[in-house]
Amino acid sequence: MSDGQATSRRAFLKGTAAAAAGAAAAGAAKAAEGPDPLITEVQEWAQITGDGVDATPYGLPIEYEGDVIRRNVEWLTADTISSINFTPIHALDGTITPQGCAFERHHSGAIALRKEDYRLMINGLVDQPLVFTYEDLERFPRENHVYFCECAANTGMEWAGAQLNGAQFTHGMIHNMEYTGVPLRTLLAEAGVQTEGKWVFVEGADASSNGRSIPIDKALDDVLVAFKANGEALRKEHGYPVRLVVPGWEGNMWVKWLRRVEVMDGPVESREETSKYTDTLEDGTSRKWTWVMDAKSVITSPSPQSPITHGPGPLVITGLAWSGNGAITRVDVSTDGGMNWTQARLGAPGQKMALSRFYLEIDWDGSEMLLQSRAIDESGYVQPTKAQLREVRGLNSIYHNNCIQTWWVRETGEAENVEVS
Ligand SMILES: Nc1nc2c(c(=O)[nH]1)N[C@H]1C(S)=C(S)[C@@H](COP(=O)(O)O)O[C@H]1N2
Ligand SMILES: [Mo]
Repeated sequence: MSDGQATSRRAFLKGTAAAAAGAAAAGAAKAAEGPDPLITEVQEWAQITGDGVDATPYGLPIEYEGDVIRRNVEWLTADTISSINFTPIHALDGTITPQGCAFERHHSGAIALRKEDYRLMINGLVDQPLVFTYEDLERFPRENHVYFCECAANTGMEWAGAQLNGAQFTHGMIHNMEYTGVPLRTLLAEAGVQTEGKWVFVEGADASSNGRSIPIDKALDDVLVAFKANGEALRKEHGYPVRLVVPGWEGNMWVKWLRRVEVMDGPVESREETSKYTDTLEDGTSRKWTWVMDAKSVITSPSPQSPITHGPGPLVITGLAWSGNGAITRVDVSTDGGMNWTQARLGAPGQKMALSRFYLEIDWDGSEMLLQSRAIDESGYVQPTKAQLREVRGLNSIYHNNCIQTWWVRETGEAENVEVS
């Protein structure tokens, strides 16, 4: 027996002991059922060789994970060009969203724009209008930051009642990536912002152009002109080769295929898009310039698409929390529809304007639960209940629904989107 085999045998025995301890802890030991062929028999995959190193020059998830994909809801929009799909948050863990399953929102489709053809113009109230090529951008000092991007319409279908059955659909218009880019303030300083410059109007190179106005204070603060996400080039659908990253603010301002930044003395009000993202209140009036995404959270598992598949005993409850106003400081979880709350464990200390992962490990007695999570951010803001939010905003809103979500988990482990009053 070679050394290598001896080592793997020891590791194997240690492994079985650990597995047995785990099973006992779970109260799910199956000792009486006889030998498990997965343990006692040499399996097929151990009798052949696997794929060579070049089988997939750019790797994809293994076929068994084929379920972990973006999904759209066909009846929401008339076509897929001006549409949205949803991140499979129910199936992910940690905080970083892989680009390949990060939600997409386009107003006129995702365009293919070559780096060679890329230009970024800065004009308007500046001392020197400038045009940057992609290569020019690469010559400025770069920064890396993890930020969430949430569409203002996320959870928008849930205002009037519990509607879509899954965290992917109720809360999946969000992604969280590590961006590499140049601060917009660096480029604006290069052009020289004049004192009358109070806003920037930003637009993309796609047919919709997605023009938006951003106050100069934000533009000079933490806005990034980003060209990498999670270490690699932005995907086409996320704005390749360059997009704007507007930390904590609603997704529609994160202009993709960024082509122009105009410094202006006021916002561009006339455009349909600028007034679109307002919140209609009960009395028919609107709330506008609600750019910051308030603190919010959702339990990703168990949830309708991620039911409990084991019996009573140890259960990991997990979810995501975020705030456009800074870092998440605390998340509470309720198993009884908000009557009692237990502080959850944050996977890591909260980071400003980035997703936080939370966990609550419980000993599930197998009875039904009304699962809720409640986020608190560094400003002290507490995520509101649906009733509290409706009191202020009524039932006519679409955007900025950050209310507490409820999943009804049955004895069978299946979960459903419900409301508690
Ligand atoms: N140029 C351009 N930028 C755009 C859009 C667009 O259609 N065109 N959609 C906006 C909206 S509404 C959202 S929510 C985000 C979504 O970014 P994603 O597709 O990378 O998820 O991009 C924003 N930026
Ligand atoms: Mo959006």
